[in-house]
Amino acid sequence: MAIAAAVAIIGCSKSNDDGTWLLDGSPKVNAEVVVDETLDLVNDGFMIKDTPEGRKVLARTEIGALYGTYALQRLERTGQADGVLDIKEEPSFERRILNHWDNLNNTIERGYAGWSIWHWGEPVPVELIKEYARLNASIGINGSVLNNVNATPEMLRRDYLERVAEIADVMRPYGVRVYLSVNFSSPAALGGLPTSDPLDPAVQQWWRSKAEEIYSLIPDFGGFLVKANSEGLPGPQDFSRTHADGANMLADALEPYDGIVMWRAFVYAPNSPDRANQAYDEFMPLDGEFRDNVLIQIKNGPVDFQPREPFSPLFGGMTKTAMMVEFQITQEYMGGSNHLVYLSTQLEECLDSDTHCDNEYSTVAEITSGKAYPEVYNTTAIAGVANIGRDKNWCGHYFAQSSWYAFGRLAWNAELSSEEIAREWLQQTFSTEPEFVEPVLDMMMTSRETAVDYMMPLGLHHIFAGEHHYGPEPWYEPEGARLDWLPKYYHQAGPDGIGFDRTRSGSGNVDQYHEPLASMYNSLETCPEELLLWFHHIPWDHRMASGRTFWDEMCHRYDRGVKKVREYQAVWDAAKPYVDEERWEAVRAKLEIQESDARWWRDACVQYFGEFSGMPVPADVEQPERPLEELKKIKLNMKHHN
Ligand code: GCW
Repeated sequence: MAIAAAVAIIGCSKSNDDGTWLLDGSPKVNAEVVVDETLDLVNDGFMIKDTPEGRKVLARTEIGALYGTYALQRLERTGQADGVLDIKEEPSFERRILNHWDNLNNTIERGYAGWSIWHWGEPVPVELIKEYARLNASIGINGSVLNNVNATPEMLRRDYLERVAEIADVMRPYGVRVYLSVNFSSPAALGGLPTSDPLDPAVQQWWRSKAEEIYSLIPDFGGFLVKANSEGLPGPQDFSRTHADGANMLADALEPYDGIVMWRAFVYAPNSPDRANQAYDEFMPLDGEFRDNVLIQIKNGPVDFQPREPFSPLFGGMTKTAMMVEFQITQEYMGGSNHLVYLSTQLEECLDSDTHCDNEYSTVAEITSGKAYPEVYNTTAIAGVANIGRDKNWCGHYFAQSSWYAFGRLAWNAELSSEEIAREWLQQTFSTEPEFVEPVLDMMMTSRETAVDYMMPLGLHHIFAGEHHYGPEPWYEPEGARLDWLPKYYHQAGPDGIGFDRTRSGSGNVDQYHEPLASMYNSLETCPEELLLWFHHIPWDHRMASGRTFWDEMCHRYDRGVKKVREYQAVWDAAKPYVDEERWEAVRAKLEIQESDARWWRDACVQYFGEFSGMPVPADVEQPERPLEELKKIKLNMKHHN
């Protein structure tokens, strides 16, 4: 297939009215596209060059040419293609993967944009999937894990695999490979074997045959993603084997076909003294024990996609095992598809974090892109939990697309700034008018910090409603619940103060980090304020940099968050002339919800924590409107479906 054909296929876009960054479907650029296998380019990299014979997009692979074409289109659309171009781009990570938490009944775990786009059990929606793949190709995403990490063994049934093969066929021309999440008990649950023990030869054989079957249907199948011994899912520890035993058994089955295993480090046992310590404690002793085609997939923070967490200490810890970051693009903990939160700044914060490991390359991005320990990284990867569903605008909120977009752009080039990504997204999606772009850009750039302020400022975490993770419920405590699923486990509020003591006199979590971070986090004087309650239990009257007491500061942050959302409403009102009525109104209506939710968060938290601090909400901030008792009665019908 020549690149021209690929570009032509891209032209078959179904609808242009979903408000995506690619409004007209096909990348029409003014350049000659050349695929030349002898070019000095890594992976699907490309060059855009102005030569005496005119402008050229050059690549070693057809997909590289496609990426180059899209890159040029982006430059043209954003007014950056006028000068002389001499560009060479190669991806930061080889595998840039979306993780869909989609179930076979078409529900999506933590999905806020409608049913699964895969339409399980219905005819394959070819045009929709093409469009999805095209959007991914335009930003360089080249892999999709189709199903939920809470995987059912049925996923590997023959009829489903045939269906996966059809999806793979549709996405292949766009360079998007499919991967699957697998359930570790599949040999027993689906194959009828008496056990799923990874050291049992019959179990190993079952996985080898399954791999053979998969590859006979999908020759370029990417590999398996595995959530094992985590939140009730089965795993090797059920048979007294280690994570390495489990991952390696699957890796051996996939190895003849160059498949990989992405083994998640999201593990925590009930009621342990500090959940944040556990992934590190379990995986560090296994460093170096994994096969070459295994990557350990680690959430950006040590607990669970909270509005703010420090980076997971595993990134600085393991030096003999390939690792990849997992981000959450779906806003499980940031307002679902109702809140405008541009997540790029959160991704960037993690990728740029310096782990201070003993290597010239020590940031999370440098380590996971293989720069620090090249001999250990057979391949490199990065994952984002998708926020995509059947909603007409894909993500439920028009601005939620910007986080999908940013994930793709950062996966391609981890050195891009969130600001340049937001700017180009706005220009392609809405308008290039600076009067529109600049204020809206500022709104996007501050939006994550704003959400942190009105939900969980100063290092607070996991004080969500137990059932849905949407609104506040710091008081949530149903009878018999797992301690580490209760907000009070995390906020530890009492008359003496608030926050989780992870210092050396507490859980010792700080020592999972290299110096100087360990000591910096350990000391109240040097711990960054935005992580204060993550690492410290703080007395209510602790003096903050602002000169306020901790209590007053916390109230100010909540209040600041609410006021910032009101500023966004004003920004969006002023943006009206630049945006079509439908999209303008949709965003306006969502901002209204966000403002009301921000007040809900503020009122609930300052009043609930005020019962412990015994201090009044300072006079210079807006006073809570609704009494706590009323807020405690709010129950949303948003139970998530496994
Ligand atoms: O954040 C938690 C979610 C679960 C999710 C789990 C995980 C897929 O609340 O819904 O399960 O993390 O990442 O495995």
